[in-house]
Amino acid sequence: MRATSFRKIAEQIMARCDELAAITDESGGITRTFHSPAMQRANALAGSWMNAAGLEVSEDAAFNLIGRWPSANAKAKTLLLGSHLDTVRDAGKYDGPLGVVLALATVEHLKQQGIELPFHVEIIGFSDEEGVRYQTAYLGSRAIAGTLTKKDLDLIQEKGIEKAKRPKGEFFAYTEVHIEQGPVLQARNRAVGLVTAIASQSRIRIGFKGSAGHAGTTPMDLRRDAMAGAAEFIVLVEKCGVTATVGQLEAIPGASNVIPGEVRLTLDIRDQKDAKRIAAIGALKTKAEAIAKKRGLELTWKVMQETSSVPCDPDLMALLKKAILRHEGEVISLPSGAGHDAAAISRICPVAMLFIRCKDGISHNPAESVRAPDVAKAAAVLADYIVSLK
Ligand code: HGY
Ligand code: MN
Ligand code: MN
Repeated sequence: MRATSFRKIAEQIMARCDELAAITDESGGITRTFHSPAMQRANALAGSWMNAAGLEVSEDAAFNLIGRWPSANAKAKTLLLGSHLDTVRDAGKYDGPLGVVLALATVEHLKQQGIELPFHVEIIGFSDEEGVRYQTAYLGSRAIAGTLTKKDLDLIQEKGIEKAKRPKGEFFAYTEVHIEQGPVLQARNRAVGLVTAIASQSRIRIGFKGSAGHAGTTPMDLRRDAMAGAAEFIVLVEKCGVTATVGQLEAIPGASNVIPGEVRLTLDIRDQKDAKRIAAIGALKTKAEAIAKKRGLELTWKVMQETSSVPCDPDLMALLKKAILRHEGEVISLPSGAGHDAAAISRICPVAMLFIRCKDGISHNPAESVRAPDVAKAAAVLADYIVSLK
């Protein structure tokens, strides 16, 4: 299908991303976390769009929003499309929601064209890709995949989310459209790109415990300063050889004239190669132990989540590549440094992802932006890809 016929659809997609962006738990920015009041309102709004498109709308036990376009063949398998509706704190408009709204608009277009598919289609708005609330990501997609652990279930207040598990074999493919969140497509002047793999990642909670003290009377050489220990560690994180980030840091008790008795921080570590990530974590843990010992601090190190790197399915990639080539002179293939629900869903079916160029690669930032013509092209590619699955 010609990308120009998707121009109008792209405007609707952008407008809907704006509407969702107005739904937030924290005023002054976009923040929607797992099963928060804002997430419930976002599900209601996106669910009304799915309804208007003639889909069967439901919400599963893990608060994933689902819009189903059943095939005439009841025994058919299901194609899963979509992305996540939750966000990071003070997020951009497009990381997640664009993939849900674009999949819906594309399927609605196919329905209006009278296309009949020999498989069911489900569009999903996952409930917790970012993992901001409980610092363990993919609660919605891992519930569907049936891979939640007792540790996950004990961690969260909401009970019964594991009931969202779907039978293995029900989905024959999952395909997600997502902003690139990086600079490659802009640098290569391409609107869309083919994702080859999703990076592995670990999320770790670290604590340094010393003793709180008077900032004015405690001599510098008699301190057990948790902040100084954490700072020494964070400088090493930056040089650990893989993609590593300390995104949160809390000083306790948190007063300017008190030597912090305790510092809690988060460590996000990623690499396309599992072995490299695991080795970097081991090396950092050893260094953290040495710092704690030298400074008389107590170290706590809690792995909250680990996701191995996930290759995208070669057969689905070949079909997606063909669809891209109908709209782009060349296909840029690239790995994803960001995590995605596709990583969790890959445990129950083959996955593929299509990236959309985003301005300067900015993401997890209110300045996140995409262009309507690129969105139109991505929707045209997705439409051709879906039809090619027949
Ligand atoms: O953190 C990530 O990679 C993703 O945005 N959840
Ligand atoms: Mn995302
Ligand atoms: Mn994100």
